[in-house]
Amino acid sequence: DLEEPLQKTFCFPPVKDPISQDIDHILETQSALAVDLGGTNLRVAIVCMRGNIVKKYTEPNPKTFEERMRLILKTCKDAVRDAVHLNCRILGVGISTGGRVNPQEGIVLHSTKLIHEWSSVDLRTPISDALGLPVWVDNDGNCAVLAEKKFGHGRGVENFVTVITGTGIGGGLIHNHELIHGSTFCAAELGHIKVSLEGPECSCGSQGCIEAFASGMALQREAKRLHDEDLLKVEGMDMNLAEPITAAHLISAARNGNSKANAVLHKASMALGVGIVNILHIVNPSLVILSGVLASYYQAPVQDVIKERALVSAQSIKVLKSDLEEPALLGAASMVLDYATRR
Ligand code: ADP
Ligand code: BMX
Ligand code: MG
Ligand code: CA
Repeated sequence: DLEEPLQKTFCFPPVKDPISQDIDHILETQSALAVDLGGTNLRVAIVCMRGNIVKKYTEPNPKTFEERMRLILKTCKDAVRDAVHLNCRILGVGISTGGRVNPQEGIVLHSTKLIHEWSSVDLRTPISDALGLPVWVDNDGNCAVLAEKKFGHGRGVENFVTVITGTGIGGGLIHNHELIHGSTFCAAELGHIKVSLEGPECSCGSQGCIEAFASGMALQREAKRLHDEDLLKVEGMDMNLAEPITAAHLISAARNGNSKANAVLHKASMALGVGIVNILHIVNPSLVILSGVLASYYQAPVQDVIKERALVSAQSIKVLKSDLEEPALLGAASMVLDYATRR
């Protein structure tokens, strides 16, 4: 048998040619500063070209405009300083934020009560001036869908949507490989799809929005309500009720046989599922990607509602859970990595 000795003879060490080495070096060092502003948290990260989060900073999102701007700038400056030691060359800043955003101008046009004092805010000018870097801004759900398109399940997919659950519910829509912003930058505000004429009040001021039924905040509200009535805790719940009550307590209670918690989650899943059926009937994507804190919980029930309630032609549409660690942050980074290197 000649094969084995031959292989051994010609087995060179894996030395790369100079061009591949240059490309590797660029992919490893060229980086973005990414910011994600949600209803609860402010995150900043150094993200390299391949989409790895090199370093991440998490703070509660301050309640006032001044404090928020101060914290964004301070954290970004810290990150720029740290990037030097981490061998990351920052090409620019990408900002993901709740609210309607004009990405051409880098302005947050309007926000719901989820982020106070966050309407008519020019983010590009002060941040670009303070850091001496180019700045891109878009809505957080839109950023999440950009991340799926570049790094996640949406790679190469022509038409798909993402629904991201955090404090609220964000959405992003790719049609013919392009991000849809709409006529007044209000497209893909998927959390504000209405599934009921009445229903719980939403932080947008309206009623019956899927965000008011199924978001982290909505489930937290219901969990607290049950807890206040002493109806949350059941035997077998491994959760510490001394820590702040969240949606996680509600899920744990339901799993341990709490029928009231189960009813709340059933309603939330139905609302989200029916909302997603509406999306399928408007844009007919080939894929729905769920992400955020509740994605694993919602994946199966949403798929079931689609089977039960969608038109036959839309029933086979796949619902996947995102495999990205931080879609909104990664999407913010992708704006920098794609646009800063475009010639
Ligand atoms: P945002 O982008 O809105 O700031 P995050 O994505 O950081 O939000 O998620 C925060 C929300 O998720 C809060 O509403 C919080 O109560 C909820 N949450 C936190 N941990 C969990 C968990 N383990 N399971 C479900 N919800 C959670
Ligand atoms: C709200 C709305 C959306 C946002 C969504 C998810 C504001 C400030 N926010 O529906 O623009 O995409 O929340 O945000 O108007 P998150 O806080 O859950 O990350
Ligand atoms: Mg968020
Ligand atoms: Ca959106």
